[in-house]
Amino acid sequence: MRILCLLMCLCLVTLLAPLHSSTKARRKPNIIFILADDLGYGDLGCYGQKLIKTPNLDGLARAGIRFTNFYAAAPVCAPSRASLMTGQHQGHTYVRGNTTLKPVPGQSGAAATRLPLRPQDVTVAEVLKAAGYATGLIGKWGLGEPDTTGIPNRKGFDYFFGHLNQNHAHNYYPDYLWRNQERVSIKLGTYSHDLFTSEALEFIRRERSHPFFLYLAYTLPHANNELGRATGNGMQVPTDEPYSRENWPRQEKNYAAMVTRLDADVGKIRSLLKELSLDGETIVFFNSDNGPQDLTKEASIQISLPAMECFVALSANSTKVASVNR
Ligand SMILES: [Ca+2]
Repeated sequence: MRILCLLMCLCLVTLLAPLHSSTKARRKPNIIFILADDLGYGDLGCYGQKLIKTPNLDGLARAGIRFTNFYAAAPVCAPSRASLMTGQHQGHTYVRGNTTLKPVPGQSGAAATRLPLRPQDVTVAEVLKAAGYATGLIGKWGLGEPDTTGIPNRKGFDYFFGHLNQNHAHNYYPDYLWRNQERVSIKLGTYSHDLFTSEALEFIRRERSHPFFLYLAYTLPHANNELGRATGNGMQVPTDEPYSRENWPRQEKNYAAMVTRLDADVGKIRSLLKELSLDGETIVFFNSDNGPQDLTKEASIQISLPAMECFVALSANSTKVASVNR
């Protein structure tokens, strides 16, 4: 996380510096930050994975920087994302857990357990928006329930489409999502991840003419925990291709298919950048928010790196994660 903050700071110093007084002003680089949810360190080919196919992320790593000793700020979603957004260490950031024991004032039910970012918690989106960037968040937020101080539109994002509540994000076939502050119905049978990709491609096309920051917080390959408890398989994906014929347990085939689907969509984003001639002026980050969900039971651990490596990372109260950037 410290390395990531340094990288982001470096970008910001560059962005906020006066432009050259030469005849041709330099355009500020676009920034696309892609975040996977609960992706294991060893689930990508560029980190030693042999069974799950991730050619696009492997290509991103070859073309850019692959970090091999990179730690998220926390081993679960909300605090890791709070540090990512604010650049603050867990000792300083306001959100330090997925839920809070003390009810959030003015909230009831599940929302009362979710601590929202406060007005004084400055996010990278707010900094970039002030620097003239078009800012967009597509995917999972988890740092502010409806009508709180922490909703994306109050934390620097011009545009938001996705989940506010991270439990709601477990379901890959939701009946509603949020577009800015409006709750919108989703057509039955729509796989939310696919919707996030089409929204991301549309955002890039829409904002192509000026610098943009896209925080693409995918929900893959997090399990649908509720479905998992009900059926024994929470790895919710439309098809287990290209692993249908593998002699693996059902949930492992599904997990691998989720990772490969995520990889393919990163490929679509990179292809669009090339098509729009934005490839040379866009910084692409790819990270996981923390390591695999369950170190003893989740599918990823059996086809990922040895469990001990992940255990050592967690025992340090952090999580080693995949991070490739270009
Ligand atoms: Ca997570």
